Amino acid sequence: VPRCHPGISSVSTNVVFQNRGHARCSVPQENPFIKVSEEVREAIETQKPVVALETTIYTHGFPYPENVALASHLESIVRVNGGIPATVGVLNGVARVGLQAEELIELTASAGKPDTKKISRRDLAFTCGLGFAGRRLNGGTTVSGTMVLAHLAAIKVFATGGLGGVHSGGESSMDISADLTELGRTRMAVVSSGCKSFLDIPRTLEYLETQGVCVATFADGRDGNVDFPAFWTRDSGSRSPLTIENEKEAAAMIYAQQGLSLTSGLLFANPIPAEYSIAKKEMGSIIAQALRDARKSGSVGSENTPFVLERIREITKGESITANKALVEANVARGTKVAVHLSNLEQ
Ligand code: PSU
Ligand code: MN
Repeated sequence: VPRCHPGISSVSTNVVFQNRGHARCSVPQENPFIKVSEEVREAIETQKPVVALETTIYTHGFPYPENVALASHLESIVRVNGGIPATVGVLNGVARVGLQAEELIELTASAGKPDTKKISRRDLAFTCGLGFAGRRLNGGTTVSGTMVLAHLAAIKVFATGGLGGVHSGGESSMDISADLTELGRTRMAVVSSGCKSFLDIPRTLEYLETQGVCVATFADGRDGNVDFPAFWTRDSGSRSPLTIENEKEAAAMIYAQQGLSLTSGLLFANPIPAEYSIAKKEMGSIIAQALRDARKSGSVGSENTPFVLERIREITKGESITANKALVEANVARGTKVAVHLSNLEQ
């Protein structure tokens, strides 16, 4: 068992005690490829609730300076709720866990430039290796890229807007987000508003099941019949495999995952606040239009998601952006509450 992952290395009669073991950041201070901020390092070592945040949403979702405003807003939501934010990204060829204010400005200001990459697991060796060799690229980390780096720093909770998924037509294009396999292989609790409704949600849920990913949706008092949410809309037409009532239950599930030494991830879906939810039917035709345009423009692969999101923004005249902000704020608040409960369990 690597040092940074508490859990049982052998069968114990007192699993709960073992589960209280200190999390240790396994990243040495002098690692040239990844730098963990002092604040985050200290918070991990002292068992404070740390919440990871991704940066593709800033480099490939929002223009500057809207993106930096959102970035600092999300960090303050973490702090207000009693947590320590750890914004993850790649700056000047070095992976970062816990970007400082000036560093966030530098990264977000580079949004849209050709040397600012969208970084999932596969891209880490490229950006950090070239950084080592002297070519200093920037990049926003996706859910998968953020999970990899946050996990190295022993962070357990990560809040974001939407998860990638199986793209429509994915059964022949094989465009399946690396976010899904990452959840299958890396123990991280991800709080998101499900995945975007232009993805194939039934297949995404099937894929997550195959990967052994626990998917639970916050039901907030509604009974068992709750949809896995579809980002801008609460209703996807696909029922969530599991539901939970509150952050305390989510924290207990993370605690159990550790206690059972299960190394896969957990996905907690938090439906967009009802007042911001765009009707499923309305969203359906907007998405159909955006997907047609994406096909026409030939944006495939990692360019597909940013293109479709930008088209949806244009078609909805910005309404999709208002909804996007509302849901990510709600997820960050909720994720922080989960992290606080988890840190209490571990004391
Ligand atoms: N949500 C947004 N904008 C984004 C993304 C999510 O509102 O740009 C990003 C996330 O970082 C997610 C990624 O991990 O899109 C998935 O991209 P792909 O489909 O290429 O795997
Ligand atoms: Mn893809």
